[in-house]
Amino acid sequence: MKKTKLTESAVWKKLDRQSQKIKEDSLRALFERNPDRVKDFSLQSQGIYFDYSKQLIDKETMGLLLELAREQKVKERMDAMFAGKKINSTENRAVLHMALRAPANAEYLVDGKNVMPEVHQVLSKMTAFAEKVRNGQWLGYSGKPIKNIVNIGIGGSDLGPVMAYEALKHYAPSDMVFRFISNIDGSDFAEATKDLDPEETLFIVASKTFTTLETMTNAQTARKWFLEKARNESSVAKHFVAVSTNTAEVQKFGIDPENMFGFWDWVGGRYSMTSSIGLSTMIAIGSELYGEMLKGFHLIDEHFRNAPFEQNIPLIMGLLNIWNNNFLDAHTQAILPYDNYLKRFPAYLQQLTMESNGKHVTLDGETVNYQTGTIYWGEPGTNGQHSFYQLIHQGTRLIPCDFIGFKQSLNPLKPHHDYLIANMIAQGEALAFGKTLEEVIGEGIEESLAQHKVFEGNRPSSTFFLEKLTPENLGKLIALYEHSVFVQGAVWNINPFDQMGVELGKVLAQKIIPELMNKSTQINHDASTNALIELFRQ
Ligand code: G6Q
Repeated sequence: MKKTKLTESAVWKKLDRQSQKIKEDSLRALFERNPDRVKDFSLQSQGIYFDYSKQLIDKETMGLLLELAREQKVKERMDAMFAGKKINSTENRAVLHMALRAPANAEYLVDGKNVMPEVHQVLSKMTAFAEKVRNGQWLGYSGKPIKNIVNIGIGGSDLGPVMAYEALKHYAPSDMVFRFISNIDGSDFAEATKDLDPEETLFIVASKTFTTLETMTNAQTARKWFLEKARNESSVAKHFVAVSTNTAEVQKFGIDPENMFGFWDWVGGRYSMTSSIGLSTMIAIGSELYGEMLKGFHLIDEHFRNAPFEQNIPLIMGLLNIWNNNFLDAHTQAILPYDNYLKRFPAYLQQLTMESNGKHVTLDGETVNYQTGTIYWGEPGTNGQHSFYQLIHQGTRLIPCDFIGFKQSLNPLKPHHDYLIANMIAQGEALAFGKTLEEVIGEGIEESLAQHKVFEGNRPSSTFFLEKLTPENLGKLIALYEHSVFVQGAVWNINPFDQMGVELGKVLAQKIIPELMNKSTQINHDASTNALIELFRQ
């Protein structure tokens, strides 16, 4: 494979050599040699305790990783992003999701124009609408208040809203129902609406482009479902609102632009949950708590922008990811939140990280000769412990883990929270230090079995400890990962902000749809594809 500047650089080669050294070392030994290790490799900022001392690193490694960040001009790229430069070069767009959560007096420029007044105009419009719905003042066509909110959207127009609702439903009114329809599979629509009364239901059609097949099909079905009961077209205005950047298409669908909440092309889909895509979240938790969530995001935006590299949590997260992926050959990253409300958080991060950094061509159009986009996956603890953790503990692969926990529970039922957090801490400890053959034998295990009970240890993890799952802390967590993705993309010299693969998905099925629907259409694919189409037609 062609060499690239990155892998030919002196620092990359030094990191390569460093990784050989670390592979021969162990976390047990590293902790023994440096009693201050946890102080050296943990950070406390913005109410977040970030312990990365159980990563397979030493001071030299971190020094080299920071040098790599400087060499790859992470700071310069970050400054360009915050300055509204069109760093999404393949789409010629600025990347300014940070403006969505900045205070009104901040300044974010796109083409020389400050976008903050527009951002806050939309926020005010969302606030007025959300509060009306929450107070029961927004009435349906028959005069009843709205009880059910159904968000129709997919990808970036779904994963943020559904994750945020699940994460924050403790703060939502218990007499309101929130549903999320994304899949083109009619079962998604049918199950989400089967127990709802159209008179009390509001649909939020969330689509940046307002042309996405899944969302438009579900929105048309919703309209039919609604009109079966409401009968009168004029009632649609009270039950359908749109979140989009495409006014013309929204109008074509029959939604009054008055009931449309806009956003901008400098907000990528997977970075859009703090744009008006967050409307369902605001209705669920109210505008005040929504404001606190925005504040959490903003605090981390500022931390990322201003904290020195050595103390910059998202920067360190991003660099550790590079280290694990490119130098220790750990190609996946487990996200293990020890909070059941965060059950959709791994799925949300999957899109954020993998859609962003799933690229094989550099910004200069060169094919890379190194791994990019780490595979993110996960489940909440303790459930995962009773299934896939086996492979993390004793399998042949290296799987770095991010543990996320809160000191206080939102439902302090004794003794659940102590047990939950004890499990989280114990897992990190066991992964790092394992159990030696001598220890197993010392426990009285007979020799023939002892080998099976050995835990090699040396399996890296980081732990994030926060006070409590509040809207503000959720905002902080998401922003940490957003910026860590940015750091990874900058080091790999790729564009984390386009998504050509997803765009391809949007057109691929278009050819086959008429072939399935009309049996007489000639089909001309490969033999396997033809057979599948024939089978469906029969
Ligand atoms: C996100 C992606 C993608 C997008 C969906 C929905 O970054 O581009 O997941 O959000 O395809 O697109 P629309 O919002 O345009 O319907």
